[in-house]
Amino acid sequence: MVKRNSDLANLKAGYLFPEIAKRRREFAQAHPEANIISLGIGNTTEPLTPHVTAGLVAEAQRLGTEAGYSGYQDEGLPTLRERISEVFYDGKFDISEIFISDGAKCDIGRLQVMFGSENPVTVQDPSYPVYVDGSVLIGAAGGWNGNGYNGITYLPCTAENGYFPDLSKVPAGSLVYFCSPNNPTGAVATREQLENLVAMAIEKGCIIIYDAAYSEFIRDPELPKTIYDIPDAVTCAIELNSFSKPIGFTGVRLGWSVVPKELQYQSGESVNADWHRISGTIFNGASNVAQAGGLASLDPDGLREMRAGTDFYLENAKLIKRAITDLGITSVGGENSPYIWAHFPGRDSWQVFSDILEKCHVVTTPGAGFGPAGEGYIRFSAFGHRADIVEACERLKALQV
Ligand code: PL4
Repeated sequence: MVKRNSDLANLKAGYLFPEIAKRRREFAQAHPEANIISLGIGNTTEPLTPHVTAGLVAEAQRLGTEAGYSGYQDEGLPTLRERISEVFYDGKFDISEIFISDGAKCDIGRLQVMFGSENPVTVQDPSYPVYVDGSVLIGAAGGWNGNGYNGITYLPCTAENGYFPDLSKVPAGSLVYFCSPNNPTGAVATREQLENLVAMAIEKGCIIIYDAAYSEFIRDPELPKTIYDIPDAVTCAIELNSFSKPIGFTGVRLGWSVVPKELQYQSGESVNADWHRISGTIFNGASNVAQAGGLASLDPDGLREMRAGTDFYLENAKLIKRAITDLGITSVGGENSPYIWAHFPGRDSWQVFSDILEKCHVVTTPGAGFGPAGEGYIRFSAFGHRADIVEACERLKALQV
């Protein structure tokens, strides 16, 4: 008989988002009359925009012609990689440093395969669950101690430290997952904070895996949209990004990673060369159609649509933030981010999740699902139709004590 992978058995709980979907289903079965609104999973809701849709359709049609057909694209369309470099990084990266993927989450999994189980792992606490769960899956997390995994350093990000962690706790030689704008807190690291992060990584020989999946929601011009605004980051950071949230490609699937040529292992070998190797070995490239849509989203018409789409969700965030503030609930995020992190001091976050579901028929995400420091918090997602957001805000008044 085949043995089960013991790392799978080491996973503490089911993956957070299917668990939320399951609880929603169970509630809906028990209350078929309830019109449930989701402010839970960060899933885009608005239709693809006209210019981007035209790009997708044109590519699908081109593939149906003798002259226009193409097959595997491996590391991605050169034109798309060039355009990503221009639009997001002032053209500072060569296309050999930009890799097109089927999304940031998939890239996280492949990076975990690449770095293997020998390096210490550090995460912000709370954090997007894939950083921890994926590390468990490759045997890099150590055993469960009742509150976290022994091989993972959790850096609390709380109101007390302005949601930026104490970097002195990062072990030397660690892989440091860092997300800004942050999922789930919605906090955005300042330039000075990123300078400190980069300086720490260089001093301690760490590599930062910088998840910038929400960078297009940043409106404050003082806040960096990429870690490479800090010049030395090319020697210590990989950046991940995605078309999912800015242009509604959660279902179309398209993302990218930047792995600068300067980035090296302790041995002096090139991380970029290994990422080419991993990408060529266990990935076969993103869909040609998705890439054409991504390219359309980065021309002037597409960028206008991207801006309007992110503005729409930011307006939703403003409505949610105002509604909970009116209830006396304190929160962070929601200004340069589609997430609002609401504080319910001393409360069990799964209990608050259930209360909101029962009283308001609104699905949220319990903070504890993002790590131990998430206890006592609820994440509200601003991805939703406007009418649903307005209705949810009205229903949240039932939480008034
Ligand atoms: C539910 C910080 C959402 N099933 O779409 P991708 O793969 O390019 O990006 C996924 C992603 C990457 N990085 C961060 C993210 O927050 C996300 C998406 N997170 C959420 O509600 O937290 C969707 C979650 C999805 C999942 O597991 O990713």
